[in-house]
Amino acid sequence: MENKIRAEFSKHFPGTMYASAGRINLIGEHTDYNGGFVFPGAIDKCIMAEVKPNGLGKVRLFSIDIDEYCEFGLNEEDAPEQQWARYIFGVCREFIKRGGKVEGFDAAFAGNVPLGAGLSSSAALESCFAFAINDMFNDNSFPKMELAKIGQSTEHNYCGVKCGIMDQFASVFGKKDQLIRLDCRSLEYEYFPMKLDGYSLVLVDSRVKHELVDSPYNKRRESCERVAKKLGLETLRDATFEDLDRIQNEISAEDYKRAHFVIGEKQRVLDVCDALTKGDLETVGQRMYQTHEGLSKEYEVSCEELDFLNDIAKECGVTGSRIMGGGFGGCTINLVKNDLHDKFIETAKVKFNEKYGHEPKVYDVILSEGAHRVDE
Ligand code: GAF
Repeated sequence: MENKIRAEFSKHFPGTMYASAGRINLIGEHTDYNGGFVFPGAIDKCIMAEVKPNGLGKVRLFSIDIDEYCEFGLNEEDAPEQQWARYIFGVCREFIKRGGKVEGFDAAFAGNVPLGAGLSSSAALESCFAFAINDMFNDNSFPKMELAKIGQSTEHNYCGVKCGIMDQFASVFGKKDQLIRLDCRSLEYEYFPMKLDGYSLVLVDSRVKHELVDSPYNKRRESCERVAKKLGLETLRDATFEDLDRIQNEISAEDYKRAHFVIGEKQRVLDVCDALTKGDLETVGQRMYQTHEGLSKEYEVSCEELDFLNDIAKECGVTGSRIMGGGFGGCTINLVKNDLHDKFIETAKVKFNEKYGHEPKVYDVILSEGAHRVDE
């Protein structure tokens, strides 16, 4: 009897279901916090949560994938221990700091965005709850860009990552079959239909996550900020190669390399948008390889396994390939002619397995909707 009552209760008084997606980025890596351009899109892998106000002034969460429960109050001193719960706590706090309303709620959530693959599962989690809180308690009065900023501030203030806005932006603004070019300085954006006649985008996940000490992501950002400051600029957005060469003797060789990558990457994004519009996928692919080279040699966020995957792509004649996302492990994104697709995947699996003792995972990507309410 008890079970029947419980099942009927949740059937008749359900919560509301929300979802938000992981993302890919065709090109424009580590440019977002430098005021540059990025070119991401949301994918068909998401975090989904059922959420219901509880009238208790506290949040009660259950993470289905890791089988853990957590509850917390809504004041700053109530921050939970568990990292996964801090993403949601941070979102609540960032709403409150902006004058938003957050009341107690219960939620259970799960996801199929692979963790540590560079597909932004954390941004998907933040965006899912930001969308839900806006919808449930704030009459959707926060604009979508503010939801992305809430997710970004959560990373800065509750998770220790001084990230840019790309991941949360893509997770909130994603649209079916569209990539989005975002100018991270003005926050203007434009949708580009992803027309890949005869090609597909394939993610090859090395399943490697190098946990590097001393927050290497934040260190990259600091390098860029030092160089911009030296040039008297707010960000590297306006810096040129000539500017950089002028101050070469006044900055470290490491900072020089980092800034050199960012300045080159800024132009590559614009080239790719242009080439995509003209259907020139060969140029798109070339720029992807150049980005990989830069991320590996100048920005130094690649690793042996990802360089190996990039080499395999080159050997197989894949049109474009590069490490995707923040780096230090995760995926390569590959632009592959359809008649090469199966051969490339097979070769990557066999060769990677021979060398590292496990096969990479492969995901075909479908561009999809960003944050939304699942049941209307
Ligand atoms: C991570 C960050 F969260 C993004 O803001 C971006 O900087 C990316 O790395 C690199 O392009 O995903």
